[in-house]
Amino acid sequence: MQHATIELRRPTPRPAERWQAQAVEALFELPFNELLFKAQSVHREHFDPAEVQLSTLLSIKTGGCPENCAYCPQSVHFDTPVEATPLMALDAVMDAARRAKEAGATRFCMGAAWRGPKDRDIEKVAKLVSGVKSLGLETCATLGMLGEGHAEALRDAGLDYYNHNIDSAPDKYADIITTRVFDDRLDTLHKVRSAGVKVCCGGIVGMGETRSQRAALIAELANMEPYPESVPINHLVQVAGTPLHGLDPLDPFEFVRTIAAARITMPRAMVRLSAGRQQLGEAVQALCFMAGANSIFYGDKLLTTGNPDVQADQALLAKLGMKAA
Ligand code: SAM
Ligand code: DTB
Ligand code: SF4
Repeated sequence: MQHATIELRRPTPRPAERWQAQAVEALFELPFNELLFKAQSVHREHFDPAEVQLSTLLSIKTGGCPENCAYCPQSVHFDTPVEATPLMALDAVMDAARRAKEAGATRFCMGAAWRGPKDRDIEKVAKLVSGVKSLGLETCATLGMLGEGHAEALRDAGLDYYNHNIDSAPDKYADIITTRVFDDRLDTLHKVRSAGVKVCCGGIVGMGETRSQRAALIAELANMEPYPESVPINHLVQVAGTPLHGLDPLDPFEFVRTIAAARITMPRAMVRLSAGRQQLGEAVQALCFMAGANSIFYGDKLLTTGNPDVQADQALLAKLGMKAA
C-alpha cells in the first residue's frame, strides 16, 4: 500500500513546452514594436541587456567541400572566389586564437569545409581544441557530420560547443542541399548531445524562404530537447557563383523578427547575430540587440567572407552603451 501512495505522489513530469510553427508565425505577425517589447522583456528576465558575448571564427580548413549547400562559397560544386587550403597547423591556429583573446573574444570557433571529418582529422582537430582551450578560451568546432566516437574524442580534448546548423525549415531543406538530408543533421546533433558537448545550432534566413518557413525553422530549434545553448541566426551572405547569388534581399525587419522569435522561444539561449552583419548596418544590428541578440561573431572575417572589423564593432558597442560579457 505504501508503495502505491508513493507512486501516486510522484509528480508527473512536466511535458516540455512545444512550439507549434503556427504559434511562432503568430509572433512574426505581431506589430513590430509589440514583438520587440515581448522579446526584450523575455531577454531581461535572463540576461543583462547591455552584455554581448564575443565569438571569433577561424576557417581551419577552407573550400573543396563535396556538399552542395546552395548558399556556400566553399562547395566544389560552384565556381566562387574561394581557394581551397588544407587543414591549418597548430602554431597558426594558436596565433589566431591568441589574437582573438587579446581583442576580447571569449569563444573561438574552428570551422572546416568537410562533409564530415575522418578519424585522422578528429585526432588533428583534437590537438587544436586542446591548444585553444589551454589559452582560457571557450572552444567550438564545426566540422560537418560526425561519426561514431568523434564527439567523445572532441569532448575529451576540451571541446565546449559543437556547431551544426539545421539551416532552414525541414520542408525547405531539399531546395537548398541535396547531398544530405535534414535527418542527417539531427543525427549529428544527437551524437553531440549524447557526448555531453553543448550544442550550437541555428540557421540562415534570406534564402528565399517564406515567413512560415522562417517560423518553422525557429520552432524546430525551440522544440529540441533541450533547445541549443547557442543559436546562430545568419543572414545569407550572397556570394557570386553560388546558386543563391542574386536573390531579392530579405526585408531587414523580417531578420529582426526572426531574432525576436528565437529569443522568445528559447529564453535562456545565447542568440547570436551571425553572418551578414556587414550588410545589415548598425541601425538594424541595434534593433537585433533590442530583439534579444546577445552574441556576435567578432573579428575581421567570418570563414571566407567579411565581417565588421574589430574597431567598428568596439565603436558600435560603445555607441550603444553595450559591453562584452
Ligand atoms: N561544413 C560544416 C557544416 O556545414 O556544418 C561546417 C562549416 S559551414 C560553412 C557552417 C555554417 O555556415 C553553415 O551551416 C551555414 O549555416 C553557414 N553559412 C555558410 N555559408 C553561408 C553564407 N553564405 N551565408 C550565411 N551563412 C552561411
Ligand atoms: C554559423 O552559424 N555561422 C558561421 C559559423 N556558424 C560557422 C559561419 C558563417 C559563414 C558565412 C560565409 C563564409 O564566411 O564563408
Ligand atoms: Fe560544405 Fe559546410 Fe559549405 Fe555545406 S556549408 S558546402 S557542408 S562547408
